[in-house]
Amino acid sequence: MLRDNPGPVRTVGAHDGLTAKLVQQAGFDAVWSSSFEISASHGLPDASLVTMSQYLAASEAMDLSVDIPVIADCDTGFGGPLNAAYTVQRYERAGIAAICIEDKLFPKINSFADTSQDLLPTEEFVLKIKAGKEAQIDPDFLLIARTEALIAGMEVSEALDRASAYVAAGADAVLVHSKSKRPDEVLDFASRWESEVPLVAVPTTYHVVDEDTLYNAGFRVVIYANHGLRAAVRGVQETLGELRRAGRAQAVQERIAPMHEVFALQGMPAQYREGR
Ligand code: SPV
Ligand code: MG
Repeated sequence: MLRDNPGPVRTVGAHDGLTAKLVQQAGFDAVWSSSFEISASHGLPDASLVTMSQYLAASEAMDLSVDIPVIADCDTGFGGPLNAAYTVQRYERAGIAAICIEDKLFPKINSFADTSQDLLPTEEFVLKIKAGKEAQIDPDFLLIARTEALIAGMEVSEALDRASAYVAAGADAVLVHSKSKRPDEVLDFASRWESEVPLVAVPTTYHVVDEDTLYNAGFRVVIYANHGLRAAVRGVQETLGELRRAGRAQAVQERIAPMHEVFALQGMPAQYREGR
């Protein structure tokens, strides 16, 4: 998945089978099974409240719904090295293409939360990566190591040191996360990255950057982590607001997807699809 793509692997966040299908339908290369989206879909903050089994079930539902690969956001690996190993076993057995684990402390909180972030010491996160890679059976399964050093306010040099240690421990790719409004710090990271191991970018706050710039800098995967969910929240709010104001369903008829389109997304057999 990471090496043969002609450009970046363009990936979008999802939280269930339907949203994964929308990612595939829009022509993207991969689905990001997002902890933020899955937590939000439960009406919960992205703060290690949803359990590993719930995340896995959501990732499986996504994977069963699409032909493109699913990259599962596994937060901190759900605990220590034993948990990371068990996570690899379970996700690999479920047929998920790749998982991503990050170097925050368990329980973690979303990277954009208005709070300070504490990281695990490098040596301890290395133990999780090693345990995960030792548990891996399928040679094609990928373990992405994510450093939150920049999120925690550390220097690019600390992010590079951590990422290098994670690669030495066996990580197949490195996600360097940033909450900067500009792409400068991730581009600086990439320009100083000496390894062949591919880099992953999540341009949520530094959304001014384009894919070509990221690709030319060395990023092989670009993840639009939550754009489908945020589009849905805005779309549902506006439609329901209009429905409440108007007092009849006709007022929103033109702004909602017809039933037959949802039938098609559901895989409803064609003879049953005559919708309204
Ligand atoms: C997610 O989508 O859950 C991520 C990306 O991990 S972020 O929300 O930016 O932490
Ligand atoms: Mg997450």
